[in-house]
Amino acid sequence: MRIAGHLQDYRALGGVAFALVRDGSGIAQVTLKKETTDPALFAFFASTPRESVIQVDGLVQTSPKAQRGMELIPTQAELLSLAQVPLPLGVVDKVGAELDTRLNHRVMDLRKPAVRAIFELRTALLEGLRQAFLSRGFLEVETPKILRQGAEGGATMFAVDYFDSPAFLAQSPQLYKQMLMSAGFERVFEIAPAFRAEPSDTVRHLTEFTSVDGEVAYIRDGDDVRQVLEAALADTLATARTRLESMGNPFAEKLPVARPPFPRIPFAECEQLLERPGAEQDLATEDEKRLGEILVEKYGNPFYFLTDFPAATKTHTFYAHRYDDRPNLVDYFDLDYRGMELASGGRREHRLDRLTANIRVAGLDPATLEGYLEAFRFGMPPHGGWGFGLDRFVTVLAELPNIREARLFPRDRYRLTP
Ligand code: AMO
Repeated sequence: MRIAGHLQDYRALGGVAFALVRDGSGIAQVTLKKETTDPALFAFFASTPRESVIQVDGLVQTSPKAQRGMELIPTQAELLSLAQVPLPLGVVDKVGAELDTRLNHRVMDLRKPAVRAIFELRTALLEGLRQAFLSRGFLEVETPKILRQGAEGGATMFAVDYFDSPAFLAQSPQLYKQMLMSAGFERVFEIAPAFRAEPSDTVRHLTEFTSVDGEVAYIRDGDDVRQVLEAALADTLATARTRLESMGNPFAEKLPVARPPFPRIPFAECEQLLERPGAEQDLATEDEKRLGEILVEKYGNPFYFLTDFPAATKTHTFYAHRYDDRPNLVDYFDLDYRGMELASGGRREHRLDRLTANIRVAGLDPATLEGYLEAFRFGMPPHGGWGFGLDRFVTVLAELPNIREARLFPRDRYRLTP
């Protein structure tokens, strides 16, 4: 039997010595015995720095005391890659390092099985999401990330030099997923990076995040969108749980069961619950958290939708549909999980004249959005959709204190490396 991996630890205890070798599947115990093992192997393990990559050949024996009930009795060992001393960050240290230190030496941090488990969770969620949408007849699409014009408000656009003219990194696939409704695609989803120049340093914002977007044609109202989203999330969690159980991942049993229909609470009611009636501002993070406590207690579901936002809170969201009979409200929602906004979406304005008026109210010149508007000139079905933040979903499910831990190499206001 041959194993290869990082030499995690080596301990000699009199006549016997144990080496722990870690690979993607776990930790193997290598046992050296004075009477039978070549002294050169003792010397090899004793002199090889921790975390070096080694390869060991030997015979497998059952051993009730070893972690996996088996041990390898080595006959040969080889150094594949030397680890320098000292390590910038211990892989097995009990004492937790500061997040900044961990992120500065992220590769070492990712070697920790508990950290790796977060990315197994992420993989399982991606599998669940794809399966949930594909089984509902969605096409998976990839829209451009280098754009001439943004959709989510000017303040958070990253400008890039595009040969001789300005361009922007996509804040969301918003305009393109809507254009695909006019193309007749009817149901699309996209899982892709989104970029926001978020200057604020918070535990729930990144400058690069993964957005899980969906768009559906021929809906009647925002509730048709909510029904698709909540059912897809319930399936996603079920698929992820099955996958994680098969991997022995510790998050398998912690995943919540999503039980649609999630409660739907109009924004006006939230204002009352928060005792700030009539405010025409979107909820601040503190309000969101407090509301989460109240609503989870009241409805017993960690997932809930906030609906029917005042149009004044969404003026930059020119694509949102204002109710015809209540033009001061938009048929728009947020999906929250215990006080964390995971998604927002709703019904879109598919009528060209009203859409153009909304664009002007948002302070934009419709001429700059001509490529988008053309899709509305030649037959656009009623439609709606959502944008869902995968990193926030991982953050709440893994109960991480900071969204940065949900990404391999997070990007924020101050971090562009590693
Ligand atoms: P919105 O701007 O609300 O909506 O974004 C949708 C979801 O994306 C996530 N998100 C973020 N995650 C991490 N860091 C950030 N800086 C960040 N910004 C947003 C959140 C949020 O709920 N086009 C619309 C969606 C639509 O209407 O279809 C949009 O982008 O989880």
